[in-house]
Amino acid sequence: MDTYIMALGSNLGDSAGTLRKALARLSEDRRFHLEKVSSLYRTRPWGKTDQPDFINAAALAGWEGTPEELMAFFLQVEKEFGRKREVHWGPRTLDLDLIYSKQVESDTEFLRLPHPYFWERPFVLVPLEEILPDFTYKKETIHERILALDGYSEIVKMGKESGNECRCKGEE
Ligand code: PH2
Ligand code: MG
Ligand code: MG
Repeated sequence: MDTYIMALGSNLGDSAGTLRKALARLSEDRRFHLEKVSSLYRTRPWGKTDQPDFINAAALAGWEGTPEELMAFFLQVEKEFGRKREVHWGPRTLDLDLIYSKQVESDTEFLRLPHPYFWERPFVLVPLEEILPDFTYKKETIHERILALDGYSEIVKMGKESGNECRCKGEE
């Protein structure tokens, strides 16, 4: 069985509820074995900035199948949660991304692993650091990388159970 780092994101509808339900839905499949899940984080949109804030999380999971089957399973679950592919990097009810696996590399159009942008994206790295603080990539620790990206600003940890915290302390 191969182990994968995955990233979850949503910025349409009840995003926190969607991410929790998506993890439960994934775990219904006997091939999918959830090992670790981060807290939920509220993050500023990255790349395409004129869209609502995202809720993001990272998880570690085992998969008894091929990487392509896991990717296809993610696309199927995104669809079940109402994902419509319209704007590139645009708003979405659910985004499930394969990020990294020690055992698997892929460079096909269907699946690129490691994910080509993950090392640039604080909304992936900050949740990932919570579950794998010793993660390193290209001889850089995840902590050093987040600092280099100034990644801790504008990312707010929400805690595992709650659903609707404010972004700023002053707004509480
Ligand atoms: N996903 C994107 C583009 N930008 N920004 C944040 N904060 N979170 C995301 O999940 C995200 C994004 C494309 O997948
Ligand atoms: Mg994505
Ligand atoms: Mg995606």
